[in-house]
Amino acid sequence: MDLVAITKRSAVHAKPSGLVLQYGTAGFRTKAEHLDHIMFRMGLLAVLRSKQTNSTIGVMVTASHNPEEDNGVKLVDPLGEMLAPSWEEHATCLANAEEPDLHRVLLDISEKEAVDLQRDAFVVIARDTRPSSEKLSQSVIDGVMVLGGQFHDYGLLTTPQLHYMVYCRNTDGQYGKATIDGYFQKLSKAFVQLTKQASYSGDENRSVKVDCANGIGALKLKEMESYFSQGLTVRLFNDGSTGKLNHFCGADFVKSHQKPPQGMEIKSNERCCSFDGDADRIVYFYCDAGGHFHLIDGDKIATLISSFLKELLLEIGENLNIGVIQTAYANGSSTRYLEEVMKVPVYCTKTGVKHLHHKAQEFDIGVYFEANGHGTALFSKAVEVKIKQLGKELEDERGKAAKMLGNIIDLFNQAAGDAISDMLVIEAILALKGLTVQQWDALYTDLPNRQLKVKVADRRVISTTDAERQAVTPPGLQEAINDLVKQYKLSRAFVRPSGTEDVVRVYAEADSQESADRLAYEVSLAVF
Ligand code: 16G
Ligand code: ZN
Repeated sequence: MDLVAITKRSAVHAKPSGLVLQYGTAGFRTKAEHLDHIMFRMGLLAVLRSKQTNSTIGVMVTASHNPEEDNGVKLVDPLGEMLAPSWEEHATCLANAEEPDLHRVLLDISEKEAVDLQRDAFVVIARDTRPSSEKLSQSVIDGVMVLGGQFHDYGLLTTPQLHYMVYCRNTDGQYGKATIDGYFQKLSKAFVQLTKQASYSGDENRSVKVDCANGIGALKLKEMESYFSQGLTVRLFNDGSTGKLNHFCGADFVKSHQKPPQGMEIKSNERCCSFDGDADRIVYFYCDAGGHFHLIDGDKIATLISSFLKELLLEIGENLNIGVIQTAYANGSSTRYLEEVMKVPVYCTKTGVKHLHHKAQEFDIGVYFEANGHGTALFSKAVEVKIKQLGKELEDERGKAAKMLGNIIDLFNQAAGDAISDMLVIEAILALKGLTVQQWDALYTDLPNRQLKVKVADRRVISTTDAERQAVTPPGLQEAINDLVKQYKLSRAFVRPSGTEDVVRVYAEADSQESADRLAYEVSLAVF
């Protein structure tokens, strides 16, 4: 480690004194102007992590669904996963070290994690379309270079595309080619194979309208066009040519306001979806003939996908264990439908993709989705090999189903929830089953629900257990919530401190919108 060089470069990316930031659920996130030193230091950290794991590490510059003025950064671990928790702590220490302490912190991390500093390091970097992202990604590169790391800058990618690249690079190309062309080749091949099998559905001209949140998704969907000659027409809205990133549009806006995005013209019963700013979240929606808006969120996406996978397994005749992973935000109707009608086991984890992802890895097939549209499906290596082998060997109906499942496996991005890949999976399933968006929506009816955020002096006084469904502290809060919940039908409520904002979140659902609203409000009063 060349301490003199690090000091010199670090002075160029000086930390504003007193600024304290934390590596949260989705990395660092704040106003872009406060992030230069963080980017430089995450370049340093990525090199250490790469040396320690002897693998390629990813650094993504994005603030997802947050306003255009914000930015953020997160590291991607060797198998395309979120950074390991002990390294999140190192990230926070490194980010908050005052200039003179920077070496000591770097050496401390290296020592604690037994990093062999002589090893080579390789880091891949990508960014979203925010005006601040290019310069900030240069600061990451500066950090990588000063520690002698090699790097490849992918430039503009969606977050899940970077996860995919990292995964490909660390599995010797077995998962796919680590290029944007490799990504689109893999997805389009699987999609075209699938839709060929769907030709009997009679709907040759399938089309979907996509609200791209004025972000990277638009760019990448445009690039994707040349890979599909038929099968699906994707019409882009909020493509960034006029509107502002995530402003009155995108998956987060649509989900939290329960209304269509601006900048999109919607005819009745047309199938529409929204990506978020870095295209790792997707929700579907439509307006019915009476003009009523219908949201199809992550829970209903998980239901469609897991039902389809279960049907295919039945046809193939393989008894594989399949699990669906949700969070406390999952609508009670979805959980009930999955457990009671579909007979699929459902598990609940804490909020944040990494928790769902890890739980999903325990199954032969793990489908995970947050209600907000973040999710994917994971298939164990053994399942993938077996299914693809059956698809080759069998010529009968079972073989046909195995081929279909094999293509579905290839169509999912198993490194991370991916709006583009999820959209193609959903479009393929709807085509194969000949389902309209209304028929999909009608699988079950969401319980009316309400989310509120409450500003408190210190959100850390609230701690939770049971996957955030029960409050442990402050004393008496859970009892108060229980008493309120008892007063409503089909009701449920919980509170949790946000991992990304300085607020406490309140969620309530009940048999009517008025009751859900009232319950959420009463619970929010109990939080004070
Ligand atoms: C982050 C998480 C998302 C979660 C959200 C909750 C990742 C990549 N993103 O955006 O999954 O739903 O935080 O935010 O893990 P909250 O803690 O503020 O409610
Ligand atoms: Zn996102």
